[in-house]
Amino acid sequence: MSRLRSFTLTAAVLATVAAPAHAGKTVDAIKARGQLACGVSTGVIGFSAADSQGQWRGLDVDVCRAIAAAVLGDAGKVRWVPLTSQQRFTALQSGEVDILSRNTTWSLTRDAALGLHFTAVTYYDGQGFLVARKSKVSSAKQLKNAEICVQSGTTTEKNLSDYFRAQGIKVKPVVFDKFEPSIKAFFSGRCQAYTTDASALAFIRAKEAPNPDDYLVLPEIISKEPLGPAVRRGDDEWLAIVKWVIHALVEAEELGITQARVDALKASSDPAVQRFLGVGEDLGKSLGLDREWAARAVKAGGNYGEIFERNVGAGSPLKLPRGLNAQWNKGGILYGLPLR
Ligand SMILES: N[C@@H](CCC(=O)N[C@@H](CS)C(=O)NCC(=O)O)C(=O)O
Repeated sequence: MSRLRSFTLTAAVLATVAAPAHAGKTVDAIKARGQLACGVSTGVIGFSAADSQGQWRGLDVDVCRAIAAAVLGDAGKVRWVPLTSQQRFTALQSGEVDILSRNTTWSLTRDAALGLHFTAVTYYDGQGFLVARKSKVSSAKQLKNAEICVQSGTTTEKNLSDYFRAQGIKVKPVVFDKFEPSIKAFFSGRCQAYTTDASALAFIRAKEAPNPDDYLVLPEIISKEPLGPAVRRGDDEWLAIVKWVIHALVEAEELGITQARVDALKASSDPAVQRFLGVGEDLGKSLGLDREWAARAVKAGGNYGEIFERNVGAGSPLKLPRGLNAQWNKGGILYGLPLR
């Protein structure tokens, strides 16, 4: 290839790469509708649940609010679609929701065989067990022949049988389609244990138990449950936006960009902060968004750390430790990809 031709080719490729992107058909539909359709749970406090005023709250809820702020310029423009474990993937596949942001575990078959893409991990979780203290059970290994309440259409149901099969222990799963009846059954004594993601057990114990101190979360964590939002396949631009809004929330914490300081930090001399806030360089262009997309995402409900503390951490009834969900440089595995 002549030098001139190779130069022209490189220039052409660069031009395509650097061109402002069109945000894609999902964003077009969201803009036409004026709302992001966000699939949530029917009520898992800390992640997605409507409060007594009908306001949706939680970590998964705040992720959708941040995306609505980035895309529509208004965190309030979200239509919440409550979905049971069984309903959630069909709702996303059929287009009823634009995003599923609902304590959902990223696994190979879900990612590869359902016509979906997972986007990023928003909470590293694992499956545990809740028991009544009076049962004197202090380890999952003591659950021989126990009835264990569990919801269908979950990784929970599958891990439960794997775990006890591997241990050579027989248990009797009592399976429910809906969440509310499953916890009611447990607290009425129908089962000796309840199993789900440990984060949800913290909520169930703190908010649903007649007296939280009468219940105990067992020490065994029997699985990895990386929770995060999923989108439908076939729209790479939308996948990129969701992925990068989440990384922006995580990166904002690392950079010290908080909800309260977004505006003031526009005067910062740190190039990473400037780039994040769209001062000078414009990162929004390649996502088909404007230059303030990430600033608005953080202004909506804070950075990842603020979202965590308010919904599931020290500032919430769940009081979950950051643990694995701390930043990579603070002993956790949360690692925001570089916004540059
Ligand atoms: N992370 C697991 C479990 C998620 C799940 O659906 N858990 C149940 C029990 S906490 C739930 O959220 N139920 C609420 C509902 O169906 O609305 C998965 O993705 O399968």
